[in-house]
Amino acid sequence: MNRLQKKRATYSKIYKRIIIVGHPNVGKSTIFRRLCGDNSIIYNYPDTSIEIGVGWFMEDNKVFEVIDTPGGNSIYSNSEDDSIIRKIILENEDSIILQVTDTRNFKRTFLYTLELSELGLPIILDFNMADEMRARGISIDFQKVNEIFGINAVRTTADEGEGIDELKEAILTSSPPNFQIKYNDNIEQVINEITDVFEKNKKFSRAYANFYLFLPESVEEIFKDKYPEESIAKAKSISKIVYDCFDSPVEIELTKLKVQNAINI
Ligand SMILES: Nc1nc2c(ncn2[C@@H]2O[C@H](COP(=O)(O)OP(=O)(O)O)[C@@H](O)[C@H]2O)c(=O)[nH]1
Ligand SMILES: [Mg+2]
Repeated sequence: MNRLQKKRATYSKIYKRIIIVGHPNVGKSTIFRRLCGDNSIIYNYPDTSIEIGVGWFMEDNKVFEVIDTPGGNSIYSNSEDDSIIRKIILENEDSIILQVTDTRNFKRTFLYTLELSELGLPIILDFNMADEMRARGISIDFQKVNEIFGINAVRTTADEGEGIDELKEAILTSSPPNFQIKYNDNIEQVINEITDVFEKNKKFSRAYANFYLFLPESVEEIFKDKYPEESIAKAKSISKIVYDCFDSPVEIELTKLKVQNAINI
């Protein structure tokens, strides 16, 4: 039994797993420590030197396991950190996503939230560093964030433990976002066709289709154990149609559409 398995053996059945994601230095690990205290370990993700935190806490008589990930920028990027975050999410398809952010760059934050929304998992958006927000006179319209994304948004000062109870409450009541990026008709049609291929897993099928459009190579490894070869080949050939629609690389075009969505928020 390795250290992680030993740790997991100390708590009973996990009710939900929470994956903490967000840009670097926004306070993810501080939130993680606040939630889990001493009930946590740090380990290296297999075959890498990337440190992942795993811990747990109890709320409402339920065990929540928390995974603390390195700083990310996009679930569609191929950097080592982003690839591992993507793997962790895809390995834990029944999780809750806790996106931690700070006051620095809301467009960057919402772009990430948009991408995460496409996964269809419950999301909580935590505006951490509330102390700095106050010092700089920034206020957040939580109602608006909730209206746009249909997700719980909270405010914390992780360093001081402010807002952690509200965060736990938001975790308990989290639900999948009701926001979805609308691409143009051609792309939507292709996404729908690929979605049909992955129909077996309804919740994730649109996200799978998106991964196919953005970076087929990097998800093939994950999908090949889950789906028959014909399905993967079919998804691949459908996604080619999108590649042929654009003059420039498809990921640039799709990112442009997403940025446009983020700017409109
Ligand atoms: N002012 C302030 N600093 C914070 C807060 N939360 C975390 N920090 C600090 O921000 C830095 C980065 O925190 P860390 O948890 O390592 O961020 P991570 O890279 O997202 O995991 C550390 O120096 C923390 O002490 C907060 O709510 N307010
Ligand atoms: Mg960290």
